[in-house]
Amino acid sequence: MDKLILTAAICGAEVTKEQNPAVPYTIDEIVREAKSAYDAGAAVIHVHVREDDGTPTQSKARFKEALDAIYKVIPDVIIIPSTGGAVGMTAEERLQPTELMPEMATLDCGTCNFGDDVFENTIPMMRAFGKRMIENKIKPEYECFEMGHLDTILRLAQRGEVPGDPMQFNFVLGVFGCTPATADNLAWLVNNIPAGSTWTATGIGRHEFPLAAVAIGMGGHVRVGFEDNLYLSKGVLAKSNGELVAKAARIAHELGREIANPAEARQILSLAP
Ligand code: KMH
Ligand code: ZN
Repeated sequence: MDKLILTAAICGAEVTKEQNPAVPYTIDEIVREAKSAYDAGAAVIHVHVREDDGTPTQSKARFKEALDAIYKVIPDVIIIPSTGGAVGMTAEERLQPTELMPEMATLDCGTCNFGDDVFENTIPMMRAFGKRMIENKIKPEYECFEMGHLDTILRLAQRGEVPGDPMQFNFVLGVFGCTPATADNLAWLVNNIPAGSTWTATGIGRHEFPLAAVAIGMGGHVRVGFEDNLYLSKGVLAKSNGELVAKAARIAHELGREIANPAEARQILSLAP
């Protein structure tokens, strides 16, 4: 079994300081949260950015500021900027961080309900995102919120419209309106990815750690963080992303799975060293 890659989704676009005061908005706060996650064992940081008042933005300038500031403090970390942004943003708006030539970026694999909203990812949009990532040599992390998203992205990959093998999937399970976070659903998805692919599991809300435990046992990788869950345990708010990463690392330790450092994670993900 490969070593375990822990990803921290430190910020997201939806969660607020009203829900948990440690949710980062400013660049300093984003760096603080990235560092806490890294120190606890995260090799990968999934980044969204906000204006100082918490408004989600996909501004290229704001992403540049955040990425530069994170790399200054933790130069070897792998950063996966979001191209999902927030519900309601246009494709052009969402694509801005790809202009910074990151080594990876998310690519969302289909339209779905997202709580009361609709997260729009039409097939033409995915083609445009895939084309940009092929041109800019960015490895996508394919985010699947629904079972059908997997088939959609595999068809686009077969046609060469999005980057192909080796593919990295992130199965985000438990969003209200999408596929539930069950071991059965995760196993179905994992059983239907191409040989040689890598995958990460993300459980939303109270499903974060139960799904992490399943993924760790199955040999997959794990994402935790404020984007997905604000609580360390029932009724106890996490004080930092680092606390959430540390809990996932403890579970891995108990299950006998070693944690990958960023160099090892780059190797597992077939990224340039
Ligand atoms: N904020 C969600 C609507 C991504 O980062 O690519 C979408 C999202 C996905 O977070
Ligand atoms: Zn995201």
